[in-house]
Amino acid sequence: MLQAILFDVDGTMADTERDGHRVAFNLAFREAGLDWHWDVPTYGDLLAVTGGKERIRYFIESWAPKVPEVEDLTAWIAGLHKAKTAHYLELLRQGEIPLRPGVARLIAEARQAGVRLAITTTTTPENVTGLLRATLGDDSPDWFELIAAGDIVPAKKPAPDIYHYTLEQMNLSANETIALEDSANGVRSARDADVPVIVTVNDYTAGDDFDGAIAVHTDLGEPGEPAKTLAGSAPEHGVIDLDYLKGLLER
Ligand code: XBP
Ligand code: MG
Repeated sequence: MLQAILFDVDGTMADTERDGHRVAFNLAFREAGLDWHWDVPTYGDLLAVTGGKERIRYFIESWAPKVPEVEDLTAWIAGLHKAKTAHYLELLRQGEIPLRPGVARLIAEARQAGVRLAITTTTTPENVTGLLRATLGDDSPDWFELIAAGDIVPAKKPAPDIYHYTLEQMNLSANETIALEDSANGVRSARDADVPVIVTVNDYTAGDDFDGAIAVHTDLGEPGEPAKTLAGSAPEHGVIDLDYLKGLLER
């Protein structure tokens, strides 16, 4: 029986990566006097590593860019990432990043039906509340019983820690929940916590391996703007709603 929907944020609720996080990283790099620039395809490669601080460290270690002499690399990365978060929040405030089709509809439907809502993401907590406020209004973070985000768990996705943490905090079994994800890393994280997961793809993740997902769709669909189903069972009229999600859990 479906008790809760667990939303991933980046790529799932909104297309935040290409026009949000990537742009914010580049603004922070420029501000710090670095000659680094993450173009769209480069950023696609770097998305293999989740977490902004982890992504910067991976870039330094595997792409060997010019890095200033610093005493404490971890602290330097944290400072650079903090500047990136400030730029990202500003982009959200400017209303640059809309929710993906069907996200606001499904959230409204769940609230009406008393289905519990949570966020399970690798991104920084302020980024989640910033996106929700900018797109759904100032009180919308309160609609989510739990915002499980960022460094709250030691290992980020694809590790299952964030899902284990969420189930424990909400006192739920995995089979009472369904996760919405957009990437192979997200699917692995949910599946390794036994959480049933469906996927809505985006340009960066369309080629990912979604083995273990119950279904894969282009998006959540809206009445009159149906989603296409790429794997698994298709919802009626191409609209992923509560009845469809409940049906998936009862199979
Ligand atoms: C999201 C991420 C995050 C964002 C950047 O993955 O990997 O790192 O790209 O956010 P998922 P921060 O959608 O699987 O949660 O810079 O705040 O880490
Ligand atoms: Mg994601």
